[in-house]
Amino acid sequence: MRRQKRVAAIHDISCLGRCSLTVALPILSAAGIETAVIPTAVLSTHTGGFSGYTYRDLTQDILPIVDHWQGLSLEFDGIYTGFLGSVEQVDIVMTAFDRLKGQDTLIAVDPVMADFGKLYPLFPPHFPAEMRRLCAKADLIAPNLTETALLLDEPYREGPNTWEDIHRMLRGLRGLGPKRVVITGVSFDGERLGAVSLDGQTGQTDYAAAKRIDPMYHGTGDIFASALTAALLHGRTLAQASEAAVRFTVDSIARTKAAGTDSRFGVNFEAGLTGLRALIENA
Ligand code: PXL
Repeated sequence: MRRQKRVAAIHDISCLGRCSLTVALPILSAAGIETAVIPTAVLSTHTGGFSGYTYRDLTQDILPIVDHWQGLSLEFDGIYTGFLGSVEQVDIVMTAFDRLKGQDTLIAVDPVMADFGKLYPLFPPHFPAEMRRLCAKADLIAPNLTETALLLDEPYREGPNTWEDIHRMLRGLRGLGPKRVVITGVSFDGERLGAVSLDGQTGQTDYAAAKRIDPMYHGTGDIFASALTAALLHGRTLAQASEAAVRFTVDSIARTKAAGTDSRFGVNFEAGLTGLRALIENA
């Protein structure tokens, strides 16, 4: 039997609110991938819409975890990073890449730092420049439109988007170093919303989208990026992986909308987990 795929997921634990590790771990596991985790910080909730949350920075714990793993002769098929707990973690995570990656390890960086035109208040103004350095080390990046603007050091513009602009952004992000680029939250008509992708190896551009559902629910970027990473580790093309990840995310949003849940508590992706493997294989 072929060895089970293994990924290291490096994100915070927001104890409540369904984002970062509390979605990455179940999604990757349901996709059949062994998932080791490195928590970057522990918060009582995520920072999107809650006040008074606790915050424990785990910057000092990351490399000791990596060092311990290094002694265990493990192979990682993927390293997948998201929300980092401090600016210093950028260099630390780059060191983790160097220590843990093998020849064929997929390095997936979701440059979680901003939304709705604004950098998260937790991060200093030079954080995007640091995140740009991390993206340069990645095989795949999956920013939203706000993160794209920050990475390209240009002003954020409200959608709908034009293909001309999106092509320019995809090329700009590719120019930072990653072979594959996905931009989320893209709409060309205001009615459909989805992800554009550029596979630098084949030159193929794709748009995976579905009917837009409001309001914007928390954690959907993390759900998308986790499903995308899982599908790529299963050998799907970037276009197929984006299709599967959009479907999985949108179905989760639709269930949550029907239930009338407060958007801060994230979306019901749990009900889709049993079908995730088939969704990935048939995309
Ligand atoms: O979903 C992205 C995310 C992850 N982790 C924390 C966050 C956010 C977005 O606000 O606050 C702690």
